[in-house]
Amino acid sequence: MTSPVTTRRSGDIAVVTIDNPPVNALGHAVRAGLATELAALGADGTVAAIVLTCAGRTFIAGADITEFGKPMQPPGLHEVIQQIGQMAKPVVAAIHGTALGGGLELALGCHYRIALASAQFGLPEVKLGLLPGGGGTQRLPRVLGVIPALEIMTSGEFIGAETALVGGLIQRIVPDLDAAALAFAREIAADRPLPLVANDDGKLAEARANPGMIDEFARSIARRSRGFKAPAAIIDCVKAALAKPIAEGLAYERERFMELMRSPESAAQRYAFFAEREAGKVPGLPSDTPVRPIRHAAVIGAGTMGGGIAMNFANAGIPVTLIETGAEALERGLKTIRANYEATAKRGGITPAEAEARIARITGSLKLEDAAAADIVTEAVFEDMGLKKELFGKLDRIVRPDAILASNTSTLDVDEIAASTSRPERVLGTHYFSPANVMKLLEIVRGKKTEPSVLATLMTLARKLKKVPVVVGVCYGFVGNRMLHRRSSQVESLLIEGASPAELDQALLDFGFPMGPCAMADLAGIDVGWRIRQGLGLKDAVSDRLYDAGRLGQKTGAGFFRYEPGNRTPIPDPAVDAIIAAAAAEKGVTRHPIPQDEILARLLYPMINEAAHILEEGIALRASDIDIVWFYGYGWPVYRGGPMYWADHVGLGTIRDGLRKMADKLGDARLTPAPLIERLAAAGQGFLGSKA
Ligand code: T1G
Repeated sequence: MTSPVTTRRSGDIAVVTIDNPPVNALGHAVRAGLATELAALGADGTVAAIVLTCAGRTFIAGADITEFGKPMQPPGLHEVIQQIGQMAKPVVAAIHGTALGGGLELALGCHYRIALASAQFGLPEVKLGLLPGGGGTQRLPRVLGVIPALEIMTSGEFIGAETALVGGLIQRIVPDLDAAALAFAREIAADRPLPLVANDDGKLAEARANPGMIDEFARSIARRSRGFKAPAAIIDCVKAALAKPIAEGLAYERERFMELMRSPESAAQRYAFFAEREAGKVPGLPSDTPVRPIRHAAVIGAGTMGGGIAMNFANAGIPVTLIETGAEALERGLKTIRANYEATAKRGGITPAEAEARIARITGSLKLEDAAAADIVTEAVFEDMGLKKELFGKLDRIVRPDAILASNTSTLDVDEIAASTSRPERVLGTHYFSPANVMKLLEIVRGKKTEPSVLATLMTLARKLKKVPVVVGVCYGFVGNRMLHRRSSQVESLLIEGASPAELDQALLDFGFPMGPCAMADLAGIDVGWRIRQGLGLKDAVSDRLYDAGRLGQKTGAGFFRYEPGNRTPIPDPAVDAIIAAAAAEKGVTRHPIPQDEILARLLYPMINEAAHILEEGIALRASDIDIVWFYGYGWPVYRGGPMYWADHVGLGTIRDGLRKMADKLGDARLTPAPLIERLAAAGQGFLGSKA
């Protein structure tokens, strides 16, 4: 097998190139190839300096994640970095694309780093439930200082070349990597001593003099790190960098790294990494399916969803026309958009100039005809079938024949909407999640007649809008909302039987959700749920009473909980306990305490059962897509792997038995285990194909 690492000479400079597509991951062959080439070049007296570079679209994007969980084959990354550290001639890392994880750690082990202006740098291991295990926790603080290093390692976010240069992470930004790398290597070839990050503690001094600094940082990230093990381990490693000599710090880092590697949380997060990439692949939609360019968009409806959707297009540089029926509603919508951008600029998320540029890309209009030039028109009007069909009929006569018509419906039949046009093949659903400019999930609802190029166009557009696309079929509530309905229906029966809103919410908060079902209903609005139930002819003994009592949630300061003015913290309210007790009495139910694990099973098993039906019906392409929907749309904690992954770890036999008990107890046939669960449980298998 040819090595993915080769060397070419340019006079006394050796250029070592890694070519391991798609992202030059540091798999075994790369590590072994590097060790071999470096050993030879180290011993070659005709070589004055070495350039380390990568072929293809990027520098090394990290260790090879597919090798995790398998026995590690030597040499390890540490050994390769140590080898560079012991060389008597300089090694220059020449960086393009992304230098991530082990890739950045290898570069930090080199004597110099240069990069293109478009290069990005990061240690995103925390997103895999890991820490930078190739010396990153010891070297990055020595280069950037403790707090900037901690921010990069605990957020997993990337920094640009300019920030890297200012911080001292790279020595130069260059226009043309190959030529500049050779020139740079010649320039420094004779410089001694050879600079190594490991030998320079200068930037640790401030933190050593101010030991509280790291604890203060830890407090500042406590909320977003809730439930994750890796951030705290990263902080411990940086504390070790302050307290120990680097060799001991590296050994400590290794130990903590292996501890996380063995953890179920990291296994779940690594599963999520590949599941997200899998969700982007649609069987039967070849990667060369023609995609049409989206140069101009239109959004109908300037309410909360419409405004957020318009911002997505503006953020991606696509001019968008935001169309409303009334001047007041339009003005309100545009005002909200401006306020959102100004708030982001105030927080430093974007510059004020960039905020103005994005606002300028959004044009308000009161005329549907102004959608005529759009490549895609997204409708975000009231959730009513009659209204949507009428609108699509009108749009069909206004927009260009090749334009795409998309509905942001969160529940309705996209095929029925498409049938109200002469172009059902160019109609589909694009279900954004509120707030639409923030939530990453985009359920792309493929209609019976949606043509492949329209689907491919939306998959590409979704990535441009920085969304995670998941293709789903047409049914009531698609994947996410359909499962959520099953959970919501358990909320009512659990409250009637004896649980309090606080107990229900605590069960999901302790599980790792950012919010419980009752607080979520208060945020969305009790009236929203009431209107949907009215439309479906359904009743909810508790929520209907809240609605009748004018307790519409946060917007009225009271719902399942009460809220202090200007504060979103849910406060248990005895008035609600009385409402629930009255509903239970009317049903002749004697309320009793319900243990938390039973509450959790009652909330999660029914939605997993619904997911099994969704898979059986082909509404979701694969089980892991359902997990992606719940990560990015409903706040399922990624370190638990998503409902399908979690169900497999609980065991489908246990889920089946739990559902059977619930179905018997509640007399609710919808809780009868789905045939897929029966089949897989009987075979000892899981949703994800593995042995349960
Ligand atoms: N290992 C193996 N495969 C990888 C990979 C990796 N590190 N990164 C990407 N791939 C595959 C991916 O599955 C997909 O495959 C293809 O490459 C394109 O990826 C010791 C322990 C680099 C920003 O966490 O963030 O180093 O689906 O679709 O959108 O401390 O990939 O085509 O078959 O995502 O252009 C740390 C992970 C590892 C970075 C490119 N590194 N990668 O994004 O393409 S842990 C990371 C990314 C580590 C050390 C530790 C992104 C990207 P397929 P893609 P993209």
